[in-house]
Parts: sequence; C-alpha cells; structure tokens
Amino acid sequence: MTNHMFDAIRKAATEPRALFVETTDGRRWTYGDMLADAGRLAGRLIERGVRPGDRVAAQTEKSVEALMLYLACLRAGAVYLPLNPAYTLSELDYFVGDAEPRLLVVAPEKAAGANAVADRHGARLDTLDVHGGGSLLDGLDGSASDFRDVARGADDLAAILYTSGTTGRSKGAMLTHDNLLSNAVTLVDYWRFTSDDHLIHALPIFHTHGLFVASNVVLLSGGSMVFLQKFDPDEVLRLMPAATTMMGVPTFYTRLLQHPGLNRETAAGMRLFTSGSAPLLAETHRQFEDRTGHAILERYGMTETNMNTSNPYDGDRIAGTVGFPLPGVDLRIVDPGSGAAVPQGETGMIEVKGPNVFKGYWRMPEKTASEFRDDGFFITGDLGTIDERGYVQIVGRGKDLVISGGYNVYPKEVETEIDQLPGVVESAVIGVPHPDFGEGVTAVVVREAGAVLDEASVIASLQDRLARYKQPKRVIFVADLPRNTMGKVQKNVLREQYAGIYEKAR
Ligand code: MLC
Ligand code: AMP
Repeated sequence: MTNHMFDAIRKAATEPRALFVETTDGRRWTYGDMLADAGRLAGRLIERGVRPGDRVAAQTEKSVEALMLYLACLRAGAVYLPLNPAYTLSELDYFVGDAEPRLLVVAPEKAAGANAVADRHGARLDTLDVHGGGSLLDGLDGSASDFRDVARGADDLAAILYTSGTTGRSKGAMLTHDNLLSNAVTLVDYWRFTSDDHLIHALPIFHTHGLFVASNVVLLSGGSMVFLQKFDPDEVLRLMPAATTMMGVPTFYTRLLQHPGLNRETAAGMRLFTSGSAPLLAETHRQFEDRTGHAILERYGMTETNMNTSNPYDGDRIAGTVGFPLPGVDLRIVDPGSGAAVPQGETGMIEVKGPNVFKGYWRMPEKTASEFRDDGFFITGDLGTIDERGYVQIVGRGKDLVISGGYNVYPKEVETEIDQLPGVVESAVIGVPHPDFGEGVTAVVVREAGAVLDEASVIASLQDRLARYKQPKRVIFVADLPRNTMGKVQKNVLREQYAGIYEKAR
C-alpha cells in the first residue's frame, strides 16, 4: 500500500532523532516525534469517522499541532482544508457549507460560534489550541502511534485551499498528492535544501507559501525549522544567527529593513532568503543586498499552481523579475483574447502547465473549464513578459485583485459588502501603493444625498462581514465614479488619483 506524499516524507525522515521543528517557547519535535504524532492524530481522525476523501477543515491559530493535523490528513487519506483564523463566522459558514467537511477543527475561543456552523452543515466539531490542548488531542498522548497509512495515489486529493474569486464566491482549489510532492521535490533541488538547513518559518500555515512551500520543502530535505507564531522582526533577527534560510512575503523584508539590527553580521550564517506571494520592489531587493550582502531570491506562484518560476540559486537573481520556469513547468505568454503566443519580449497573459497545476475548482466544473485552455494550460490571470535571457517579469494583473501583505483581496467581494450598506449608492475598491503592505485596500464610495455615513462607520459596518485584512484601510467619498464610454468604472483613473494617500500618511 502506498501513500504518494507521505511515503516521500517518511523516506526523507531518515534520522528519527534529528530536529524537525521547534517553537520560540522551546518546544521541540524530532522526525521520530513527527511520525508518531501524525500517526496518533491520523488514528484520531479515523475515530472521528473521517474516511478517505473526506474533508477536514481547520480554522486554528498557527501551531505545530496544526501542521501535524495536515500530515495526519495525508496519512488518513483525508483532504486538508486550512482556513485563515481572521475569517469571520459568516465567511466560515460559506467554506464549511461549500466543502462539507466531516470534521471542523477550530481554536477553543471560536467554538461557540463555530458550533452552529458545524451543526448546520453536518460536520463534527473539535478544538485545538496553540499550546497543544483542545478536544482533538484529548487523551492522545498514550495512544498507539503506529498508524497504517491509507493508500493514496498521485492523483488523489491532498488539500483544498480556497481562493477568492473575481466574480462570485471563493473557489476551492483541489490539490493532489502529486501537485504537492512534485513541486516540493523540485524546490528542494532548485534551492539546494539539505538536512543541514534550518528555516525561519514566520509565515501563516493556511496558505500555499507557509504550508506547502516552506513546510514541505523542510520535510522533504530532512532539515529543520523554527516556528514563529507570526512575523516579528525582533524575533526573526534574534533567531537569524542560528538559521540558514528564510521564506517571506515582501512585507517581511520591508519591515526587516526598518530594523537597525539587520546587518551583515546577523545574516552571516544565512545562505538563502526567498520572497514571493506579491511583487518585491526592486528597491527593496537592492537595499536588502546592500545591508546584508544577500540577494533575495524572488519566485512566483499561486494557490492553484504551487510554484511556477524562480530566480536561480546560482547565477543572477534579477530584481523585478521572478526568474525562470521551474523544471517540469511549461510557461507561455499569450494574447489574453485569442490565446495565441505573443512575440518574445511582448506582454501577455501568463499560462502554465505541469505536474504542479491543480486538478480544478471544487464542485465548479464550469469555472474550471473556463480557466484552462483546450491544451491543458492554466490561465493565471497575471500579465507578464519574458526577456531575452529567459527571465519572466510580472507586469500587471489581468484580474481585478489587490495583494495586501501577501494576502489576496478581491475588490468585488468588498464592494458587494459596501454596496449593501444603507446610504451607499455604489463603490469601487482599489489597491494603491502602501509602504508596509505593498498595496492598501481602498474604497471609493458614492453616498446618497443626506446619508449619515463616514469613513469610520463604513469600516465599522464591515467588522462582522469581512476578515480584517480585507477591510479598507481608507474610505474616500466622491460625487461620482469615473466611467468610460461603455459605463465601466475606470479603476486605473482612481488608482492614479489616490496613488499617494498612504505615502502621505507615513
Ligand atoms: C494584518 N493586517 C493586515 C494584513 N495583515 N492588513 C492588510 N493586509 C495584511 N496582510 C491587519 C491586522 O489585522 C491589523 O489590523 C493591522 O493590519 C496591522 O497588523 P500587523 O500586526 O501589522 O500585521 P501582522 O500581524 O504583523 O501581519 C502582517 C503580515 C501578515 C504581512 C506579517 O499579513 C502575513 O504574515 N502575511 C503573509 C501572507 C501569506 O503568507 N501569503 C501567502 C499566500 S500564498 P488592526 O486594525 O486590527 O490593527 C500565495 C502563493 C505564493 O500567494 O506565490 O506564495
Ligand atoms: P494566491 O491566489 O494567494 O495564491 O496569489 C497568487 C497571486 O499572487 C499570483 O497570481 C500573483 O498575482 C501573485 N504573486 C505571487 N508571487 C508573486 C511575485 N513574486 N511577484 C508578483 N506577484 C506574485
């Protein structure tokens, strides 16, 4: 019996006594502990009635136990569905209703609200806290750890990660065992990860970046990592002398650059800093190299595709580019309308194909079909170009999307909530340059004559509807939204008009 992903993890865990992960409060797990804990937890999932193919949803705070739950799902043949703890109950209700998990695991403080959600959609509820407590783990310590992994093939689902949509509700991207394994194996090799590596893991673990790129790469190289509850520049710099690598979103790097403790000495033992999930400014790349002597390696990925491109490990890491297509990934630039290839050097839609590309959107066959070409290429929605040396550059987005601190925010979702508020005629949500988050979510609102509505009241009305990071940082009131002759709101005009608002606030 084989389990495609977990067999590979087991094979890499050749030193049971070697450190796998430690936390900043001094808890440690060896590879032997990882195998035992994931085994016990897989047994617990079976006790809870989880069968192969069932979804297990988790809205927990970051913890090693939450990572073990992901590994337990792989071993039990379940489909792991991680959710941002910042999501509100109304957002949670949608995900649970759509994915119909057998089990929903939440932080204890969320249990009261989540109970009704679980009941409504026929899921069982368990809790998991950040200190290794909660009903999911009750009495597990002494239980048997020799779990016999459920057979899973390359094409079986390992996880569903929700990504918001430009229209309508969020879509669940279905990722198979081989999507995860093939990409992680490629990255271990491309970025030269070995069992000597020690990674600073400060990313959340409910997204591709922190869960798959960071954790799977460590697992498959037999290396180790230190888990930070969240990104904290003081902590990162305290841990850096003992580490070799860090993966981050651009906000990590801009925040580190503001810290006087970032210098060549602190970073002397590091061999690799990677950045992705949002564009890294060329200026940040250069400043970081000046301060530390390290050229950040920028790569490009997506929830649906895992990682597509990377700057080279050896060779020039060129600021403002995302490097070359990874081995095994086909990448092309086409005319967005016709799908025909554009001449080299011109801008077009980035499309990708390879073992990294997901199986489709959960229960949305039409949406899936419309985002793939007939020859199997996935339409990313990102606009790019390839230079004469083969470096891919992302020059914009064909999708209406704001990326704030590495989190995607779909304007449509925010506009829909704002438009429902009493006194609002219409709204347009845009992303404008923000010194900390890269882009700041900004709402431009037309209110009814005489409406008692101000910036604070709009933001306050969204508290229970939208996760905090999706809420506008600023709300601007205007008499009319600019429109083109077809009546379409000209967001580019608004983006230009308000381009400086966060710079001024700094
Ligand atoms: C937190 N806030 C944000 C925010 N994160 N607002 C906008 N954008 C964000 N990303 C809110 C908080 O709720 C808080 O609100 C206020 O902003 C300030 O919080 P903070 O303490 O400064 O934020 P912090 O907790 O430090 O988080 C910032 C961050 C974090 C950048 C460290 O957002 C982060 O870890 N981002 C990583 C995202 C990520 O992993 N993306 C990968 C996606 S996968 P208030 O009002 O309550 O104070 C993907 C594919 C690929 O894209 O290629 O990798
Ligand atoms: P997500 O849906 O959260 O996985 O976000 C994926 C999107 O993030 C991509 O489609 C890109 O728009 C963006 N992205 C990821 N990495 C980079 C990068 N290095 N530079 C620019 N954009 C990026």
